[in-house]
Amino acid sequence: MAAKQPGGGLPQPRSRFRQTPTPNPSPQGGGAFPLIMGILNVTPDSFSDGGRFLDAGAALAHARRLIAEGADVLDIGGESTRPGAAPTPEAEEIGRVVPLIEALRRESDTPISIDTMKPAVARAAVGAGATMWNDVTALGWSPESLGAAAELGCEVVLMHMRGEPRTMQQRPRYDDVLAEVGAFLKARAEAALAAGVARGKIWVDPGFGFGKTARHNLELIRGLPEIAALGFPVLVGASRKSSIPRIAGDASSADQRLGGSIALALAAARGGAAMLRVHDVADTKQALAVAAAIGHP
Ligand code: HH2
Repeated sequence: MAAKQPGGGLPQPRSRFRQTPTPNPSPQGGGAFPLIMGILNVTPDSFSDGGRFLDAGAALAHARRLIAEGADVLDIGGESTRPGAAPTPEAEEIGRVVPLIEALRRESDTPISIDTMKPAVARAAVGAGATMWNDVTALGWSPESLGAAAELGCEVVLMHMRGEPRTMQQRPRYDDVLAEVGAFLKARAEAALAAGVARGKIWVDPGFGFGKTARHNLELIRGLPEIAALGFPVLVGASRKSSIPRIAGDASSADQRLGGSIALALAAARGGAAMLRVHDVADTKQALAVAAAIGHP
């Protein structure tokens, strides 16, 4: 497993392993794995786990389970971004995530990411011990976001989304989805650098399912090496998303999509993803270990 940085910072992402070789994590001799980010939504309405972890005890128990299963990072969100989701007031979002982050910091050094588009929530979360700001709006929701990210000095995930959660799945269209997503991520990374975010803190994410059809999502997964060629570590979050039954031609509910989620995780790893955002940590790690042992990550 990747060595954790001192002070509870994030482990070295895979793309940086190439500059600083670390012991091979696979006993069978496969390549370095992507890091695993375990999802914990403290929301009433997230598409997969909405309502399950609103209770503080249930959230903490689930966080412990994700850590025990080997999550490298926990991604904690207090507002759903599923298609059609309604916005959450700032104070409510802070009230959902900060006590959980504080509780986790008291018992674990697993790095914590805050999944939010609001700078005030990111500030409160980083104040409580989070070291990564995962923003599905690529620091574009507020004019204060870029400056806040630079000031906080945390890792930042810049994700591509077409439109906003309420409307993003209404007929998304692109001339060339891979080129357009790549150009957007490059521009947002440049904006973050210009605002003072350190190059080594920036991650990019093509935003699987955010204003994209199943065909767009497949093109992005196939074209992931082009996103990785931007020079920033790539995060992919395809776990349990609704494209899976569309691609597979079934009617599976969110908790029946493990097979499709693993197929996408393996494809993302093969395409150079440095981190995978998943609900099913142990199953994904097992699939990655076996695929790496076979020789294709
Ligand atoms: N997907 C979701 C939320 N945050 N962040 C990144 N970087 N990449 C993603 O693909 C991504 C994300 C949506 O999934 P989930 O958190 O499971 O559901 P919800 O948004 O309904 O809370």
